[in-house]
Amino acid sequence: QEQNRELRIRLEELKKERNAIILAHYYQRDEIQEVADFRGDSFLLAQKAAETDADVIVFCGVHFMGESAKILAPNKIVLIPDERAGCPMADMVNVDGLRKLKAQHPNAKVVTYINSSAEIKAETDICCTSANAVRVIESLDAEEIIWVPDKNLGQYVQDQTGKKMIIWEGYCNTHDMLTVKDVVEMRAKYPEAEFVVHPECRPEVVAMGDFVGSTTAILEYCRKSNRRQFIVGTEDGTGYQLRLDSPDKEFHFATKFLVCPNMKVNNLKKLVKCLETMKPQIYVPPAVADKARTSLERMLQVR
Ligand code: CIZ
Ligand code: SF4
Repeated sequence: QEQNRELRIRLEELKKERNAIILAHYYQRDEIQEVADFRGDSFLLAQKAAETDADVIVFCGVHFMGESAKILAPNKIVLIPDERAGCPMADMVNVDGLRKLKAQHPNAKVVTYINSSAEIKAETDICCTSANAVRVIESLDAEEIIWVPDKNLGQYVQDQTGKKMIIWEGYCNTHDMLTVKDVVEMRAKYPEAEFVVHPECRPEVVAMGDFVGSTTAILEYCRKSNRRQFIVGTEDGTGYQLRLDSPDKEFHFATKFLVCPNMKVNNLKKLVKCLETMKPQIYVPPAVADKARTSLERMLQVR
């Protein structure tokens, strides 16, 4: 505690010195979310990165999110507390594989979930997040859609929109861990609770949801609901904002495995250190960034 207090004081000094803003994803450790200037999901954080007038963005999240910030704010320095914070789902699609699929379906539009590398975004017509995926797909005038990399979100969006989609076989190791059996057991334990679930979970689990939505949508739903108890089917870090918004409600995560180890690689100590040393910095080759930016900017324009 004493050490954290000192770290927080040092952080405030460094933030002023560097004119830095700290953006934290909802899946980050509490000690990071507590000191962030802005908390959000990947959509809100991308928007914030594009708008900020700070000189330095400290992006507390996983690597692809830092890349998106750098792409949208190319003249700013983007720091990440630990560059080993990757995303296994983002790594499940590669450029060669995607190019092959595009060659097989020359008329298809490529829609890429923001959980992907800059190189993949550079091969993409439009990006989306779980918050706007349905709207993005509906905004497209295309016979066929190539969707990468999340098969679970892809399936959900296909069901919602009725579009013909060619869906890549990627998934999130964390959300995909949640099973029907887990939810059945939790419902038996908390019969009064509503089950809120992220569409990165398996389709059969998503089908059990009283509410299905992105992290931000889940937060808003729980804040406004009259119910007192919730079973939560998304990453455990979300508990910080859920409890902050509704201190008198109960939130039970659907399993203890809903923890993304990559998100937890960052901590307060590394956050302070990266602002002190100004590294590691996110670098995206300009040629890749220019192509990827178009697909991200198109996403930000969909309302
Ligand atoms: O699983 C993730 O990494 C999510 C849901 C990110 C985000 O904020 O969209
Ligand atoms: Fe990637 Fe899943 Fe972690 Fe999100 S929660 S960063 S999709 S591994």
